[in-house]
Amino acid sequence: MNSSTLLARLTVEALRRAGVRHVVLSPGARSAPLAYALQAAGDALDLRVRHDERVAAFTALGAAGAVVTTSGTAAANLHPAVLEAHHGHRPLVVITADRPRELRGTWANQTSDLQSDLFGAAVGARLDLADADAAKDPEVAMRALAETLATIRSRPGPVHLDLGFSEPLVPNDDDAGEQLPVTPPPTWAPPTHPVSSPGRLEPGPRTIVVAGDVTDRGAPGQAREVALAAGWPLLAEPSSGVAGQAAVAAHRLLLELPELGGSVERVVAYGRPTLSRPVTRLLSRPDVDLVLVTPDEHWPEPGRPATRVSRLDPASLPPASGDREWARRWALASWAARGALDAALDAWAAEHPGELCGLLVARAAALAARPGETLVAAASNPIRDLDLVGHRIPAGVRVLSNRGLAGLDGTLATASGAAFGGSFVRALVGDLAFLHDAGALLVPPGERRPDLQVVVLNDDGGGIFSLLEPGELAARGPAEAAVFERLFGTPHGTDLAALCAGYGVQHRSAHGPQELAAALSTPGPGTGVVEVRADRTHLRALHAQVRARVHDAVRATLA
Ligand SMILES: Cc1ncc(C[n+]2csc(CCOP(=O)(O)OP(=O)(O)O)c2C)c(N)n1
Ligand SMILES: [Mg+2]
Repeated sequence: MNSSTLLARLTVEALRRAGVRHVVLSPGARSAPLAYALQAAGDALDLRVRHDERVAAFTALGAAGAVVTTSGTAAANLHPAVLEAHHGHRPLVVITADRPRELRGTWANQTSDLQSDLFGAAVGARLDLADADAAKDPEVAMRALAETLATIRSRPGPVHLDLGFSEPLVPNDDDAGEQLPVTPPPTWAPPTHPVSSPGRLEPGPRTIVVAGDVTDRGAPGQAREVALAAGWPLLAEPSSGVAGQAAVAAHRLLLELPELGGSVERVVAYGRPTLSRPVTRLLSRPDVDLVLVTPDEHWPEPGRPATRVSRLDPASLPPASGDREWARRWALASWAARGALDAALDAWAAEHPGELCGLLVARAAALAARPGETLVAAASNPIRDLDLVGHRIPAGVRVLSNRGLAGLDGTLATASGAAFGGSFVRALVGDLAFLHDAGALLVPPGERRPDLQVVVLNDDGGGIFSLLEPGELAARGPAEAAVFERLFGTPHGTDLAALCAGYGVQHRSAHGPQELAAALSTPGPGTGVVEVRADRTHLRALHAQVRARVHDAVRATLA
């Protein structure tokens, strides 16, 4: 076996042993040994091909798998997904083909001496391994690969293998039947964390449980169990794994009320809450004790003093500990908010026949979701709309969102990767998120298209900015509004149906709640796009109305 084939086959074997199932490959010459080795692995791995490396990397991120590329700028295109994986604490293996070390930093084509350390501190581990090293001692090479890959489990995040291949870059004719010259390394077992004993909390203070993104890593449902056991209100972001019935409805609006938000004395926080300003404000209040339940020692600090515990044992909490009357008021408020929110959305729909808004789309998508399915929500309004109707998310529905850095890029690719495991995926995206990642619709004709329904709320630009400070300035007059449109609204007028046609992807439009419900209930096999046109100019009024109705209803209930 030639040395490039040997290193490639060792790498594929190490991936398999590390439990990596999905591999996304982009074409290239330097990476040819890896391409052949992946193809030769047959059903041991699920191999997919994508042209664009940026798309390939986000696809691998969605699939919690590996991405394989050639050298040069191809490798640099992996960077956004690597950063997202790092900050989102999600596993991602990036494998870049390189020249042997002695040719880097010379005039060799498509070669950069920066590549082996391209991602800097963003990767939890990296390995710079040449095929000559593998040929010299395959056992040592195999161990190095296995140890590097093992870190994605002990500390979820990206790892980087930069592999130096020398010619020939294709297998010899008789390589296929040859065994790898290594004894199998021991199968990897999850490390036991050096964690302290379960934390115990005094039952006294008025306590809220906040569940942020990827709450459930390593502790399925723990935030919910603790909240239920102690009788504490649960404020759950959609991608926390514990959103749904048990969580407080429209929590970000309730926190704004002094009689609710103002009376919190302690927060027990799981995951990384980043989504709404009322929650962020609560977490930074100096008069509120903050207890972080962290899965490992690498979990980020919130930027202020906090007590860290590795685990809270629901069994150690006295049932309905603390102020029961206070918890009951939250439950009443949640019930009132739920009704008021629905009433506000139904009233809006009645006033705007045949139209839709993001909140109605998010509610319809939550209601249409079935256990075992995945909902992917893009950054910007889609994830925030889903947050407001999060109590509608049925149990058993996985919600995925790139909250590590909240980038718009890569959403469609992430969603398609999430479908590789076989579960149906529905993605809620804005038009700019859609356009940013339209390249993810490019699936080579011979490849299976994932079962993915993309619902695009097309408001011809960045709707979220209307709800932020620039939107406030824009409301001052026509000159300010024009500046807003150019700098923030950024309309594009793109024909999404034509774009989909270009990629050979089915496109349909949905006008009004009935057409949307029909489209959601008949997604069809493969990938399809449902376009919902919406008017950004409604957004401020809609959100003001929802807020007022929820606040009024909650105040009346608590009075
Ligand atoms: C890669 C990237 N670029 C820029 C941003 C900043 N950004 C946040 S939201 C947003 C507008 C999103 O528009 P759209 O996807 O249409 O959603 P909408 O707000 O209209 O619902 C932008 C540009 C980002 N989050 N990520
Ligand atoms: Mg938009």
